[in-house]
Amino acid sequence: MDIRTIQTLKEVSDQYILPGSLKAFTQCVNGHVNDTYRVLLRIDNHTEKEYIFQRINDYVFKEPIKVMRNIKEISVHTRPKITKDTCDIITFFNNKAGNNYTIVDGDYWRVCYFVKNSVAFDFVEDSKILYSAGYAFGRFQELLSDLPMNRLFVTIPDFHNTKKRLDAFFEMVSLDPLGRAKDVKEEIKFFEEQRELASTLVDLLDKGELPLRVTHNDTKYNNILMDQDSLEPLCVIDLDTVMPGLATYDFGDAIRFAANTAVEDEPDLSKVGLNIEHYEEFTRGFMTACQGSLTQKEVDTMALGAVIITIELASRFLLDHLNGDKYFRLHRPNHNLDRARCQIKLAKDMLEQYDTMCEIVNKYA
Ligand code: GN1
Ligand code: MG
Repeated sequence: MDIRTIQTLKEVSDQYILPGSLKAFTQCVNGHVNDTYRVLLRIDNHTEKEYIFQRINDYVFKEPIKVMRNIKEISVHTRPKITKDTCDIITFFNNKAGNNYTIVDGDYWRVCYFVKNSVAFDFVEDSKILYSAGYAFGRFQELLSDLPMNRLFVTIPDFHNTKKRLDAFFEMVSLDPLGRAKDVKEEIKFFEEQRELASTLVDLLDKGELPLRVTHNDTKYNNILMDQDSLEPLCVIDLDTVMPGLATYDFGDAIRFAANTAVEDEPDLSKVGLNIEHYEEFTRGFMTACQGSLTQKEVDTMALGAVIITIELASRFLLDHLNGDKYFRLHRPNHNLDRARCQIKLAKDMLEQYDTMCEIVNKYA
């Protein structure tokens, strides 16, 4: 165990009224942005309890207090609607000063229960699980549909403004601070070809043809904790980016992650593509939960949302690669390049299966 981390976790723990003392911890590695620890507290000789301690990444979230205020707002709004039979939404404890975050050495931390018997998957084989994931994210959207948007801070401006994301990408290509652009010419060409298509949904939003809603904005499958045995969704987590956004992007981002035939960073591109069965099951679940509140235009652009958000993520990963990997955490050299290539391959496959994707949405709409 790293002494410094233990010391920091102890200091965090001391700022809360928690029932025991730190016994052990492990770091959770599936998030790319925040630092997450699973912490075991020893209560007495026979009892231990697990918690999640998380340090908010302040390179990504410039105003952590606003992030935490949003999360509180979401909790207060959804709490009365959640029953023990429905999927929960994560909340954080108040520290001794009554805040749902705490500051140690200038870093922002937060603490919550470890949801018992839960697991977060980076990859799923069984398409049936996709139905419940779709349902959980669809219902999340329903639950927040009557939360006035002005109650939330925009914590990352233009987070899913794909048009601006691509502008930023091409700007980085011209800056090329590390001289890496020469090795990714094919990839850059892909973004040149798709630049216009990628702006479609943002344009429709600007024209008022698509509505702005309170959305999750990071609907990766591993942001739903599942019951280890029944594989039912237990809790939606990672509310950091809940902000006004597009429903089609929430749908699409989930598809990007959970209906890939491979993991998000698969280096063997022959394994990467759209799993249409997974796509169908997720769509069925999502539509069942929230189709009543979707407009016709949203339904018509659902499948496009998946294609575009995949292109957007590809551009964000490649931008970070060109920029020296400052944003997404790496687990190996050229990790962001692998991620980008994987997403490009997936987007290409989606474009090939686009008509089928649209038919499936219509089937459940
Ligand atoms: C980041 O940290 P994590 O894994 O929850 C990113 C998402 C990306 C995702 C890609 C705030 O999420 O937008 O879709 O990586 N979060 C932020 O896996 O940028
Ligand atoms: Mg996230």
